[in-house]
Amino acid sequence: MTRSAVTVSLVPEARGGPFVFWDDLAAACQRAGELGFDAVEIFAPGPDAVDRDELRRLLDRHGLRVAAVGTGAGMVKHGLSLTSPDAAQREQALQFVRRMIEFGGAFQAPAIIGSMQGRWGGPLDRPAALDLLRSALDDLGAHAERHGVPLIYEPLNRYETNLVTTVEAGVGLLESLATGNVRLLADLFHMNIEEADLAAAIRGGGAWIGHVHFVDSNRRAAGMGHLDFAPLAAALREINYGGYLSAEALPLPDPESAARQTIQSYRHFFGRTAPS
Ligand code: LER
Ligand code: MN
Repeated sequence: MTRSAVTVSLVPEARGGPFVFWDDLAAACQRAGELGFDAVEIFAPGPDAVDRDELRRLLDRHGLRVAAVGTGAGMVKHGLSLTSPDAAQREQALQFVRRMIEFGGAFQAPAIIGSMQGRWGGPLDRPAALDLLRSALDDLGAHAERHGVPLIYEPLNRYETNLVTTVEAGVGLLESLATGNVRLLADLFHMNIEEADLAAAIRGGGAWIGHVHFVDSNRRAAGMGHLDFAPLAAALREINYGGYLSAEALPLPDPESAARQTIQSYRHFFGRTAPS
């Protein structure tokens, strides 16, 4: 059975980005709980930005879990990348993600490597950058394992990375790792740009898919764009997907409407009475 989640960003530098709730973790948890979400996905400025005891209280009070923690603040706040040509920068990026893994791990939540994967160019050609990415994922995957969580790696669309842009290429990358503890994030927005057939890509990803960003073609809440969710839900059922469908969506026309639309679509396509 899948579970629902909604994003909350606590990163002012990410303003304009695809997060439903903003700035106020307590208010986001309250509303997520009231609307019936199972979890929140947290985009935090850093590993110490959220008071862990306070978060634990909020989760308990509103019957929520943490679905995942984003690591993109390492990029948007600190300009870090796991494939930077500069070795000192790469080490800082690794340190940042290791500590985000520890933060998430305290809540049994995996960390997501999305924009922190960077891109190739300048002094680094594609094979060299992919080698750096592999070595980072091996290091971080093993670190996540020590904290009892998988690591989630996200292919992005061509405007955000030039390393890995499809589920198939993502599977190829993960198969080449020494660690077996990294799973793919299928972000339906990125997939809508890059995949020829989203449902086929999901079937091809199979058991490698460990997290889903549940969002429409225009990055608005599921149901506010032109994606056909029925075949995607069928493909996810076919691969026995049992993870989160997490709304990484723009807060349009406002956070409340985006959250409501998401949970309504989630219930329609993934609820117990979902069409089979
Ligand atoms: C970025 O476009 C994205 O989809 C995030 O989940 C990764 O940082
Ligand atoms: Mn995403």
